Amino acid sequence: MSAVIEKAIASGHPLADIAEKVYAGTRLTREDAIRLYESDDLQAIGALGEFARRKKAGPGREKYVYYSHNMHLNPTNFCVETCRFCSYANPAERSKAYTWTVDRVLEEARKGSERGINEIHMVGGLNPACDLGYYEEVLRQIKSKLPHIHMKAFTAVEIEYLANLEGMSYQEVLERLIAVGLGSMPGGGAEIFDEEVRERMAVKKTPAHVYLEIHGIAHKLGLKTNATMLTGISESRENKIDHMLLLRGQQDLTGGFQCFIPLKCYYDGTNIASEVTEPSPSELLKDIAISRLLMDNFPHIKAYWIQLGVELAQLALSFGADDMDGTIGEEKITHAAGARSPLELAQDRMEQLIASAGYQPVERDTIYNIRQVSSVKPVENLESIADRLQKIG
Ligand code: V47
Ligand code: SF4
Repeated sequence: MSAVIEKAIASGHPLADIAEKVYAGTRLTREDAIRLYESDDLQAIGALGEFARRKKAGPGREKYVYYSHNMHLNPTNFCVETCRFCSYANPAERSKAYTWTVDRVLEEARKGSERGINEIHMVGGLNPACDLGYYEEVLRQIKSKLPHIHMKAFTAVEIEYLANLEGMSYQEVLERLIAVGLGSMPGGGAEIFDEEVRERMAVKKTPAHVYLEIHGIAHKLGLKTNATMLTGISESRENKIDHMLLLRGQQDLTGGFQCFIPLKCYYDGTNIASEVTEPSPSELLKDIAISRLLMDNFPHIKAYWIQLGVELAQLALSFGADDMDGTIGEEKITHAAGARSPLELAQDRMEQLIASAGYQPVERDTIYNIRQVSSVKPVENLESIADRLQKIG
């Protein structure tokens, strides 16, 4: 047990009973999660998240932090929906919307392959020109020319859209895509499941039960998937906890989620900034730690450096995250809304960032098979959480 947790239990700390549960591996409740969010003791919350991460990692892997060598592909930014937080498919910019040909998608994939990537994360807007036949051809072409590349593609939102467009069931759409090389599904499109937040943000697509149903079907068909939660869109802490609990419930049923990714909204190009509270760095760290603690059946928690920024993503590793996503190449969705993080992290830079945060970099494939444990070794970071947070500002 970590010294911080031991001290908390021994000294009757207000979170002592939760610490005891975490230590014993007892599942936390909604009430526990509310108390964790309300606590100001960020050091204790971080220590609990870190403890849960180490326990889940298993012997010999306590310090492992995973990343993949990947790229993002976004074949179209035209979207029939108008979610208010989305600058990527901004309706005001519709005249500039693009739709790539299958050849163009293949050309971009080829460029990534030449850089050595082995995973493509492909998502896009809901565009009637990009129907099931278009995506089948994209997958067929990429898998026949670049068979070593794993296709992590289509959010539940896109699967729902394709099913409605084609008059097919979710299962039929997924089976057709799997037949031509779909390897797994990313977690995008969950936003916040709460209906009132969705109404305020004009999110009309994929309510919670459909998002969960589609992921459940994917799991039953043998696909691994991820799950996300978008914060900074007028949600309450209770909304976040309920979102995590719905995902935990689905995971109990179908078990195919690999990782949970708390996302943070950027506001450039949107008109929501005056109506919402931007999450503070310490709130984002709580999202990481509390998701690690509450979602005990999720193998991994991802610190998405594109949105957290590199320094906060490094700090998130001490709060329970064990994954830094990937090297990426070029990110469009968050950068369209003003993210200032780099577009790409070279593999050696990624490893150095993980190691300098005190963790062992491990390159993984999309479904968490280890490709290589890096020769770059962890360097202990002796700075306090408070000092590191102050530097991030
Ligand atoms: O679904 C939309 C969100 C998501 C904005 O599965 C915004 O491994 C910030 O899902 N500011 C896409 N976020 C990103 C995503 C993801 C990223 C990394 C890894 C994985 C994975 C998934 O970004 C969207 C939406 O929820 N988003 N607009 C915005 N203005
Ligand atoms: Fe379309 Fe997705 Fe953007 Fe909503 S978040 S407008 S569904 S691309």
